Parts: sequence; structure tokens; C-alpha cells
Amino acid sequence: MGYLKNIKCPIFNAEGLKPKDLPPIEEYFIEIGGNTDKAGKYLLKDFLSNFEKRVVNCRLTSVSRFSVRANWGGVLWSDFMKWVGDVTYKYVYFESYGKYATVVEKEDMSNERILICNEVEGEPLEFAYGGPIRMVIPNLWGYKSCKWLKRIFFIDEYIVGFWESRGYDDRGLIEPCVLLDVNTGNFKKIKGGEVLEF
Ligand SMILES: Nc1nc2c(c(=O)[nH]1)N[C@H]1C(S)=C(S)[C@@H](COP(=O)(O)O)O[C@H]1N2
Ligand SMILES: [Mo]
Repeated sequence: MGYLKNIKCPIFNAEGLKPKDLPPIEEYFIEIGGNTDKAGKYLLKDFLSNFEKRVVNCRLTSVSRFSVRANWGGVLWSDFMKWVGDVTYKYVYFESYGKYATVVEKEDMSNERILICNEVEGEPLEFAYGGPIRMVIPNLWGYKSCKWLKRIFFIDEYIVGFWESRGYDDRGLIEPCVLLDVNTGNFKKIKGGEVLEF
């Protein structure tokens, strides 16, 4: 059993995606879009081969009031952006293999821990938690961290995402509250922004 399942990390799957809805791993592709030379479709393994594997220790924090810390492995967003090279955009649009999408402001993508994640604690990311590949954006509410990632598009016009169209905040900045720390099972107060205090 994977680390997240072991510590009973909640699983969100708004689109009701099933493993059979994903292409087989050898055919799984990610599409990059926008005003960049790198726009196109990449088989996941080819995509990953462009990058050094990085591990980031940070928290995923849900507006539904839980937060989980883990060692997430994958492609550092800043490495990805170096590879993308010149690109002009105001937002980044993320879409899953289901009917899920979300958009993040350019400014919010500068956090150095943002990761395109395919491993947790050295193991492949499980389907339930967004495997084979998802976003981990520790500075925003979890609904901005798209699971079962299919598209990363650099865009100029805002697109309303799945939860955003249902009333969630467009920016998704983490607000002060009390939430469940999944790692310890304790409820903790957070001050807002990326959870760095525990
Ligand atoms: N494709 C997709 N991505 C998604 C979601 C979803 O339902 N579908 N839920 C979001 C929400 S609200 C949160 S809090 C996190 C939860 O990640 P987890 O299910 O791995 O705990 O995934 C986000 N990414
Ligand atoms: Mo969430």
C-alpha cells in the first residue's frame, strides 16, 4: 500500500474517473499548449526523460480542511519552465483525463516547490491520488492541483475550472482556518498561504 493510502489521506475524484478511463501507461500522453515551441503531445515517458527527477517535501492542503505532507517526486515546475523556454501567458490551464480542469495565475506558479508529480515517497503515484501524473501546488488550495494530468496550456484568457464554476475562489489562495493534519491525525490552526508551520 502506498504512503498516502496508509495514512488515510482523503481521495477526491469529482469526475468519477476510473483506471480504465486512462490510456495504458505506454500510450499515456501529456499535451502542452500555448505560445511556445514546445507545444505538442508527448508520451509520458518521453516527456519525463527531458527532466532530472526531483523530490520536494511539502503539503497539499484542501479547502475541505485537510492537509498532508509528503515527499513528492517528479518534475520541478521551474525545471519544466526552463525547458518550455520563451512563452507569454497570464494563466496556466490544467485539464485531467476526466471532466476536471482548473486555472492558476502566472504569479502563483512561481513557488519553488510546485511539482508535476509522478511519485510519492519513492513509489509511483497511485491512481487514487492522481497517478500516473498530477500537479502538486502547495501554495494554493488542493483543487488547483489537477490529478490525472492530460493538458498543460499557457493561456491569456481566464477559463473557469470545475470547482471554480461551482463557487470556489478563482485564485485559490489558502486561507486561515483549522484543519486536519492527515500525517498526525491532529487538528491544527493555519495562518493562510502555504502551510510551512508543521
Ligand atoms: N482531476 C481531478 N483533480 C483533482 C480533483 C478531482 O476531483 N479531479 N480534486 C482536487 C481537490 S479538491 C483536492 S483537495 C486534491 C486532492 O488530492 P487527493 O485526492 O490526492 O487527496 O486534488 C485536486 N485535484
Ligand atoms: Mo479539495
